[in-house]
Amino acid sequence: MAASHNALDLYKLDELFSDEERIIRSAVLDWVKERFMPLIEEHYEAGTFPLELVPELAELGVFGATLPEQYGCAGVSHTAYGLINQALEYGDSGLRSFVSVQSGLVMYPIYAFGSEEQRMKWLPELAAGRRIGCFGLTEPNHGSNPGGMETRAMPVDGGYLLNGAKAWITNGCLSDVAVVWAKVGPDSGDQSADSKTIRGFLVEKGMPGFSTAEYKKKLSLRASVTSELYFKDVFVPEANMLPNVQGLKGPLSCLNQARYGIAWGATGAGMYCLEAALRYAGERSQFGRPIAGFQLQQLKLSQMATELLKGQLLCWRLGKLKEAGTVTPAQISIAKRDNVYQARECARMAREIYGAMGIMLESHVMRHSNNLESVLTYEGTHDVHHLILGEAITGLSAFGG
Ligand code: TGC
Ligand code: FAD
Repeated sequence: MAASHNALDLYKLDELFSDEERIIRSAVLDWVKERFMPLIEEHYEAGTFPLELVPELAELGVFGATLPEQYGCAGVSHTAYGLINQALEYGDSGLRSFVSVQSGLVMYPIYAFGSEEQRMKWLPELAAGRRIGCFGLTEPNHGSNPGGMETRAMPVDGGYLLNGAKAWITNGCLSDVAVVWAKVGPDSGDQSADSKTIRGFLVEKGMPGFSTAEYKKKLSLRASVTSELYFKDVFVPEANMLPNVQGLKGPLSCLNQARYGIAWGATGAGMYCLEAALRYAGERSQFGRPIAGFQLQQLKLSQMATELLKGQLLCWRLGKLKEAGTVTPAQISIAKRDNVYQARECARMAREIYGAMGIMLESHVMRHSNNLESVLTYEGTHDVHHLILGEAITGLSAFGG
């Protein structure tokens, strides 16, 4: 995928990127190959994230990479950030998840909706990897429909009392700060009216009444920590509420950032699988010749190469729209949905090409395929993104209610 993989860059996509963007991508990709890949099998089996690598990730400048340097961030282009995600997910979707949650779902809302005090307190620490954050939107009873959330923040003297629970939260147990979305005030019985009261709260580790529990035995995204968050009369001071956004558009704006990164990231997972499958098909012989010479295997390799080129072109254009400040949620939905779907198809085809070896952790392709099951579901399921696009092109909402 970097200059060293030019044989797969059939459309000369490299020419679309600036020198700086290519240098950033190569630096992250080299790091993934040298530092992350030797550790991933052990962590995937154990169901742990390699926290020992967080300082090195920070050194690479990947946390909140598009945010301004005055907050300790790299201030790179959205295209460069996309390429960072691509390089990280070449390694593992859980690695990209860690970075995209910290960047798009924690640092972005603090930057976009926080006070200057909140920015100065959290952004440099999060950029340096000295603090870890998570994003609590999904609840046990409300996944695709976050507007139905039940978590409540009741105004009290000096702040709010938070009650409720969040489900499936990446980095939940690991976090020093959770960006938690809750409705303010009592339940009026009108979901639409109540969702306009949604606010973001910075819930800090150790606040009395705040606890977490880790999901164990996941079959996907095993090298990523996923948790439930519980709030029982947690007092959150007024100073910990994000002052500059109200309503569902707050959390949904954050999802735009993370979905953009996922669209790029998925192409990285797909690229790993294509490169691995090509290598294996060239080395593995049956019936007296390399399996790469059989038409059925070439069909799979050709499909993989085609979809990955298309996916990158979508992302490149999306990056330009984002840099111009004109990108729309529907445009992001197209790339998130289709790139993840196609990456999962690539990973599955790579697994088939590997035959029995494909089920082994050491081949890495089934790890990617399993990971992409989560990626297809989180940040808006495949179905939800079809409906977002459906609404954009028909003008008719097919969501319930
Ligand atoms: P709807 O009535 O359409 O909109 C409510 C308000 O929000 C605005 N809005 C957006 N604003 C910014 N960006 C977007 N993408 C937006 N989409 C909508 C909208 O304009 C409106 O604003 P206003 O001012 O008029 O009030 O809302 P709805 O209740 O009908 O729901 C729409 C729907 C279903 C598309 C949305 O809720 C959705 O996207 N559902 C999927 C939920 C989801 O993606 N959850 C992700 C949780 S986080 C996660 O998965 C992290 S994975 C982490 C990892 O990488 O490890
Ligand atoms: P549901 O919403 O219950 O959907 C179930 C099925 O119904 C799906 O197939 C869906 O497509 C379909 N469906 C739902 N509504 C409709 C409709 N209107 N029309 C047609 N079909 C529909 N959330 C966070 O807030 N923060 C995180 O950090 C986070 N990390 C995650 C990490 C992992 C590993 C996973 C798996 C999830 C994570 N999530 C996180 C939650 C994720 O965003 C939700 O799982 C996702 O939004 C879907 O919600 P759900 O699982 O409740 O599925």
